[in-house]
Amino acid sequence: MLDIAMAPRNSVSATETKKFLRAAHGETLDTPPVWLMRQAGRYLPEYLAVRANNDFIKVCRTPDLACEVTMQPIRRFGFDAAILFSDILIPAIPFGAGLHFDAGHGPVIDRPVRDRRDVEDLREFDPRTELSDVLDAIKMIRHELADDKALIGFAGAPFTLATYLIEGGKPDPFKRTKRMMYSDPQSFTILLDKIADMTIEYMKAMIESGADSIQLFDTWGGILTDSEYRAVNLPVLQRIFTELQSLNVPLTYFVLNGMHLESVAEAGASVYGLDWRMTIAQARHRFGHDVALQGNLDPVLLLTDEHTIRTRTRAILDESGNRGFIFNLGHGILPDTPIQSVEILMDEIRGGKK
Ligand code: 1CP
Repeated sequence: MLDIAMAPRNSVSATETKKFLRAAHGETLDTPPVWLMRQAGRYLPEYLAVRANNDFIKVCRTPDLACEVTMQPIRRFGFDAAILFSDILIPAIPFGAGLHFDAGHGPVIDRPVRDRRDVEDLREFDPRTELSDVLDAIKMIRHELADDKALIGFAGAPFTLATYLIEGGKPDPFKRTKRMMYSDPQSFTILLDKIADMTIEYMKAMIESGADSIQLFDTWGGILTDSEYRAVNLPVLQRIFTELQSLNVPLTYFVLNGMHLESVAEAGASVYGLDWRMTIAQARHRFGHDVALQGNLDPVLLLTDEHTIRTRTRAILDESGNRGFIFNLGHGILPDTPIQSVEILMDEIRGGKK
């Protein structure tokens, strides 16, 4: 039911100009703030131009390059939030697991985590020193970004990061991850806790460096049953969100393919990111009215025609009532998305209004 009053968890100052923060605190706005997952990336010619001379990890770890590609989609489309250009896998490097990207094969973890000893061998590190380049990028971006735009920092959820560390790359079909989880639950829990400890410090450092909000990406959380999710994943998520709550910034949790996970609503985030499989009404039913929602246009719709993009976008806007709502895609923008589709999307959302 859309007309139940929301009780925002934290208040936002009356002079706050960042639409993203106002919506994240539950306000009703004329038009919702909008940003797109993976908004800096291969569909932008200016991104490809930077990548032509720099490999992906170098772009992530060189503050002025990371700042430049973070700003590219903001300059082009005027999105309401910038998301730091980095990757959820970057912490694998200071963990000592090694990371490189193979053209065509995606990420590769050089020394996968397969048993208790590997878990114990992961280095504990201080993100403030060992990921200081990422934090420097945040400072630069916050300096360049207009005051009315929010800057989002992020990390992988521990479960999702663990799947890459264990599988050694793209976690498909999760054989090793599930095997460790089922047959050596103690090592699996130690691994998730180790990642969570790092994530808490990393996210605190991002906020101290100028991030206005944090998002945890749980791309693979949906491979679990609800009871597995509750037993294994939920406790670390709750620990992270509880630890970060005192920083008083919106905390977003995005799980892909999580329709069957009833316990997701207990994670303790203040904003829930939705993929396209759930309607906004279904999400309100699951998450209640004292959190904000973010989503959820199917990215494939941006490969269709103008009429279809407008109709499906309008349906989401109407359903959301623009209250406590941040417009986004249901997952990352696809590399073959035409620029013009994003322009149509922005025009439909803003309808001539800012
Ligand atoms: O230029 C290139 O060739 C690299 C492509 C690319 C990009 C643009 C990768 C490799 N990562 C990124 C950036 C990235 N990744 C961001 C930047 C901010 C943004 O604009 O949104 C973010 C937030 C991520 C997060 C990320 N990386 C996730 C979680 C979200 C999701 O998309 O599900 C995951 C799973 C990754 C791993 C990863 N990094 C890159 C690839 C190709 C992948 C997925 C590999 C796989 O399918 O397993």
